[in-house]
Amino acid sequence: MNKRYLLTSALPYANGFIHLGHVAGAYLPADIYARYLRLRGERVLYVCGSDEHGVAITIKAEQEGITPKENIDRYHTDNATAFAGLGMSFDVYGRTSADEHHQVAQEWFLEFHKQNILIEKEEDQFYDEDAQMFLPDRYVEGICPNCNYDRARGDQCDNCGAYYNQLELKNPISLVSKKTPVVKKTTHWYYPLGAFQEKLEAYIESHAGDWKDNVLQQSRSWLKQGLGDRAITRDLSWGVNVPLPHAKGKVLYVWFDAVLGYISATKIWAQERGTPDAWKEWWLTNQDDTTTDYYAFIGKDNIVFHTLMFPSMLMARGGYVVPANVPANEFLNLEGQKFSKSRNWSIDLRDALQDFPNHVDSLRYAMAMNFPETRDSDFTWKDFQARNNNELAAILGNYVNRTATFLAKSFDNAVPVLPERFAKLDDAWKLLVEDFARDTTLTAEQAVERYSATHLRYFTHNDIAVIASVFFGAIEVQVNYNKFRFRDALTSTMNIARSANKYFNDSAPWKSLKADPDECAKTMYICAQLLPMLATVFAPITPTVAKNIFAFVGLPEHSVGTSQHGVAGVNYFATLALPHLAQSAPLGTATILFTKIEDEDIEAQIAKLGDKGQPIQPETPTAKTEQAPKESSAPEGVMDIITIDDFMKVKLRTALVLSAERVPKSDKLLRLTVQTEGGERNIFAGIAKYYTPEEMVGKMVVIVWNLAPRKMMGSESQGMVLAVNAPDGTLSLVTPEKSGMPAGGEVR
Ligand code: B3M
Ligand code: ZN
Repeated sequence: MNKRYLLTSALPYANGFIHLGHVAGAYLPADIYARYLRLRGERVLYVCGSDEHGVAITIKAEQEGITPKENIDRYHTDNATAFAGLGMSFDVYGRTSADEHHQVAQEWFLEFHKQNILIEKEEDQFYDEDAQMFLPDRYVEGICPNCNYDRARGDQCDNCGAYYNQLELKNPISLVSKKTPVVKKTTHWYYPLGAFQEKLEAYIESHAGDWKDNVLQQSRSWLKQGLGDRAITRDLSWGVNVPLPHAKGKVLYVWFDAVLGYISATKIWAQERGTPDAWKEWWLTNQDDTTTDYYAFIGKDNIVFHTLMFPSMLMARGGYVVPANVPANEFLNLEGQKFSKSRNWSIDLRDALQDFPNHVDSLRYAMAMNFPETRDSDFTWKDFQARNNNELAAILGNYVNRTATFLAKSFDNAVPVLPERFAKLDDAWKLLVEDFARDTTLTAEQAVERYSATHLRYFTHNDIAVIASVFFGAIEVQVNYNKFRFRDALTSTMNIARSANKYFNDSAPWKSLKADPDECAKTMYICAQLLPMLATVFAPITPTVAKNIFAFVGLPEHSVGTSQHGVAGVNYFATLALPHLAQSAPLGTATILFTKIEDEDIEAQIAKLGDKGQPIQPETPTAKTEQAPKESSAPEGVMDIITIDDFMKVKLRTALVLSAERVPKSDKLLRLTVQTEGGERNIFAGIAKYYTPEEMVGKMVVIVWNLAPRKMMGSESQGMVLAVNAPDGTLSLVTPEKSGMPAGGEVR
């Protein structure tokens, strides 16, 4: 069956600059994936654009004293420009303020209305009497009914992620007048998400084997709680007007229209290409003999909209593709703390591009190496510097540079001419690769062992080993991408560059140049052929550098995976490990691919973070909770039910006690130094009455690993040790049942 690949990235709100956390969540992964598929010759359409409606936009505009339209125009353009600067290869970057989008959203609403799917209901809503307006979504804040976070929004809590009816908020305050709102009745249209419960359960479970755990878990937890009706209209003037005669002053709920932005952007793309019906190929099923695989790239806060809400809309409409995967990332942190614009703990993409204009590919690489694929991860400036200096420059750059220098000096800056005795090398190379292709489950080492004996007439063991590394490395890269394992794909990619360097070292062409010039010519012929191979595997991650390598070897027309507007192309991966350069082909002028990033540049960036460079507390609203074990305040027998998502927030890990001491003036506390994931930590534990310091050393305990640090006894406690409180008042530590468990191991 032929395939098309439809990729979307969450439409960012056009109300602020994109920061690196956003980039790592939903954008760069999709771009790398899109480029990878295009380099395999696949038909790809990559769709994104600005989300320009909703209360996020109007509140920001009010804060800045501009109109919503001025707000979105500014950020739409700025974000599109920053994305282009990062090399994002969208086929279309639309916007939801476009007329076409309003038409699409209204058409969907009307269709549902016509089919009697929607429910019209009069319900209570918060109303601001001073401002004379209803207070949808973020216009009202209060205490979360679920977790007691005191700045929860009317539609959702940023702390625990719960969605609730705004009337459940405790101590509601209007963001407009700062007063307590009254409750008033208003009419809205509701989408019966609950009617799709069974269909959605079947849909989610059909992906139990291929979707990421975080995506499955969140979707299941919603399904478990039971889906209900959801209002899809709001009392607002900014947005897509509800296309019904008695709905004046009402617009569609931003999430209802935003997900349809993917479809309207595709329609705009098709119109601009002069083929207005072409969008159907991508969104409708049964158009021809080609199936569409739709992958929706998002951050974790958008999961249920893409696994439940949008699929249910597509199902209700019928004949539309639903996401085949929703590879949601977790969050990227910055230097150990959450991104926060208000605390200046953030890096806007445009600033990073401006400050490091010559290291855009390095930024892509460093971010991708730290993608929060399975858990929250961290971007640090030092890591960025190290990835550039110690990996890209020292491995990939170094290989390209030493090869180019040697060829310039000793081979007239051209691909070497093969001496008589190696004249048939290309044929032999083909046979070698054919042998490798017999069993692609082998490792490079196993393949070398199995096949090298029969290929030694033309090749040395080193020659065979490097070709095997490229061939099997490229397979590993593809396997990893196909499973959305970007970090692994990148590691496999860099390993190919490592083996190229090893080849250069082991073959020592500077020695054979005099001792065996034929052998040297062959070695450098192979070295030259490795250049476009590296360019191809690196192209999804470092497209500019790949382009430069292709230009240097005289293959400037080679694709680096940029937009092909859905058209199939050459499968460069299929022939990746074969020679592509002709003998005596002239080479260009070599440039330094990666310049070093200096310590000063990194220090300057770190100094920019936070309030005047002062270290700041992590922005965790939960930091207020007590950290020392305390008695539950819940009445006896009353249990606080939490969702799996709540539980997953608590990261428990094993920790090995390295040293322990009594704390002066405290008969309860021991001060422990433990070894866990991320290094050593200092933890105060209230166990001194039950355990001596001597007993503690060498014990493997379980700690709450991601607890905000707290000042205690003049120093910092970095976590909490778990123990059982027996009814008789004694206390017993929680430890792994088997010995030999690693320190830092995840406890779930
Ligand atoms: N604009 C929320 C966000 O930027 C929202 C995504 C829409 S995807 C259709 O996180
Ligand atoms: Zn909450």
